[in-house]
Amino acid sequence: MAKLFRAAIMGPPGSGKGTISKRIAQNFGLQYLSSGNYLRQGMADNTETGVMAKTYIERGMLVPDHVMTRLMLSKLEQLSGHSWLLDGFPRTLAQAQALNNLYQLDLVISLNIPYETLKERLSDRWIHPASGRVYNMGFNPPRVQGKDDITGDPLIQHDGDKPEALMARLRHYKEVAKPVIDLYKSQGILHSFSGTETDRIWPYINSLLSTKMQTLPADTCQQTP
Ligand code: G5P
Ligand code: MG
Repeated sequence: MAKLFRAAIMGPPGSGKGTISKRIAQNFGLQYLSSGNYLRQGMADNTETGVMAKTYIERGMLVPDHVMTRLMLSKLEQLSGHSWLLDGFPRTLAQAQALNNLYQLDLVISLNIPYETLKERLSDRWIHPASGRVYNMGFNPPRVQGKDDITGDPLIQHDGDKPEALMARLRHYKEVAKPVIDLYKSQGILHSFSGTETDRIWPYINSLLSTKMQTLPADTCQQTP
C-alpha cells in the first residue's frame, strides 16, 4: 500500500487555496477538506456550529479554536487510511498544535499573494452556496451570468467578501498565520509560493507534489461540498 500523504494549504483570504486545492485533489487523488466549506455548509443547514460560526464570519473574525479543532479533527477521524489535503485549517498556532498532536504533516503549502490582488479577486467572487462551487467574474465566470453551471441555482457573495468583513480578514490573517508558518518552517515542511496568478503558481506546486508523492488514480478523489 502506498504511504499516506498529509498536506495543508495556507494563505490569506482570496489567495487561491480553494482553487489550487481542487487541482491538487483532482491530480493527486487526495481527500480534500476545506474548513470554510464545512462552515458554509453548516450555515446553510442551520446546524449549531453553522449558526454560531455565522456570527464570527459576518464580522470577518475567526471562529474559536475549540470549535474548529473539534470540527476538523472529527472529519479527519473518518479518513483514517486516506491521504488528505487541508484547506483553511490549521489557521492559528493552537489549531496547528492540536493537529500536530495527532498527525504529522508531510507538506505545507503557503501562498504569498499581494494585497491589491486579493482585494480585486474577492470583490469579484461569487459562489453556489449548496455545493461551495466558486466563480470569479473575470477568472472563471459561470456560463450564464449569476447562475451555477451545474444546477442553474442563483449565485451569492460570501458575507466575508463584503467590504467591511474583507478588510478585517486580510489584516488579521498575517498576525495569526506567522507563528503557524514559523512552526512548519522549523519542521522543514513549509513550501512558499509567491505571485499574482494561480495559473503561474500551479505548475510549481504540481511539480513539487509530483516529486513528493506517488500519483494516485483520479477516482480516489473526493471533495467536500
Ligand atoms: P475560508 O473559506 O477558508 P478564506 O478567507 O481563507 O476563507 P477564501 O476566501 O476561501 O479564503 P481562497 O480559498 O484562498 O479564499 O481562494 P479561492 O476561493 O480559491 O480564490 C479566491 C477568488 O479568486 C475566487 O473567485 C477564484 O476564482 C479567484 N482566483 C483564483 N486564482 C485567481 C487568479 O489567478 N486570477 C484571478 N483573477 N482570480 C483568481 O474561511 C471563511 C471564514 O471561515 C472561518 C473564518 O471566519 C474565515 O474568514 N474559518 C476559520 N476560523 C477559524 N479557524 C479556521 N481554521 C477557519 N477556517 C475558516
Ligand atoms: Mg477557500
